[in-house]
Amino acid sequence: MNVAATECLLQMFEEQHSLEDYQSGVPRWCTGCGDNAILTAVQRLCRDEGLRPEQTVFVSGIGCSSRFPHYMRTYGFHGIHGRALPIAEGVRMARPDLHVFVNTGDGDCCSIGAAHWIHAIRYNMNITVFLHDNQIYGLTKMQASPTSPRGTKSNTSPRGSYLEALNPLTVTLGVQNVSFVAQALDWVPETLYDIVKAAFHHKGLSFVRIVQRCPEWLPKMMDPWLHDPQKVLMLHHENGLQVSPGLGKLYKNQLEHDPLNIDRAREIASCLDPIPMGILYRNPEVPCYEDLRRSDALRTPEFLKKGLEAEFDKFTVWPQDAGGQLAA
Ligand SMILES: Cc1ncc(C[n+]2csc(CCOP(=O)(O)OP(=O)(O)O)c2C)c(N)n1
Ligand code: SF4
Ligand SMILES: [Mg+2]
Repeated sequence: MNVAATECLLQMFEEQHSLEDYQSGVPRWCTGCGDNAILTAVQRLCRDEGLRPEQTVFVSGIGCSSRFPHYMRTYGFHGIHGRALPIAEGVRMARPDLHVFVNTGDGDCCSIGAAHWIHAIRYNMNITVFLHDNQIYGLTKMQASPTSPRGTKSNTSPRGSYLEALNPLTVTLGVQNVSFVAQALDWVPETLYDIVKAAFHHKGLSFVRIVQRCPEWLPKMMDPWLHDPQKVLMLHHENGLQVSPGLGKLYKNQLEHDPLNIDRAREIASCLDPIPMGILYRNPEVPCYEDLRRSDALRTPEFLKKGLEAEFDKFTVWPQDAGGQLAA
């Protein structure tokens, strides 16, 4: 075997990763927590796409779901409550060569981080966002969140919450420059994986709301959808996801929906019973902020050298500026 072929084989070997290469530590989530299923789907994606751990970063805020980066053997940033998105945007701007993911909870994204959420959609940077929506504040032990359905009993709403829940899908679809919106259910691993994969391949901000079970605080909340597949509306299209024969037998309530049709996507997103599962909207033509700003051009050695020299020049004492003092 010649040297080039050996090097090629060695490189292939180095770039092939196993699932274990992306696993780190033992997740501390409760047994049956939907976060476990999300972690598995994302680790599978990293392995199947051959993502280099040193080229991949997971950013989170604060919450049970935000422990996600600890369980990935990649770069990670366990951030500040509600601030996962601006941190990820900073990473993306400074390092356009990295794969940037965000894991955020319904409290993290839709409550304290809501302003950042809206603007992140508008900036449309190339980031894959997973909203772990368990409809409750899990980590702080059961306070109502903006996505808790009306009537949810919690420590902050002992007689049941008073307001209708905020719908993360319709909110996201209402923001200028939205480019990818999908909904997955943590207990349907096949579609969860397909959606995670489609989101990763989308260029722009892909927003995936994952309906996530929290057996600790809301043990029966998802039961109606879990036990009755008719209450799930499976979206499919040649430009979206295909339904496998096995899944099609279980989820018979199906709708052909072209993800380019935003008006129809908004109608489908408003539907709470049955709940949609699949890609609601995908438009690869929306420009990414980092491309408009050409962040790669700002990182050339020449540009950085010029900027550094300009900074140093501010503190340089030139003989002509010192007047006669130096000569004296
Ligand atoms: C500025 C700030 N305010 C409040 C908190 C307390 N806090 C930590 S996590 C959390 C809510 C977490 O809920 P969610 O984002 O839905 O994540 P989950 O635990 O459900 O995955 C709150 C209020 C905090 N850490 N920082
Ligand atoms: S409290 Fe709920 S969200 Fe948090 S780890 Fe347990 S099941 Fe998961
Ligand atoms: Mg939550």
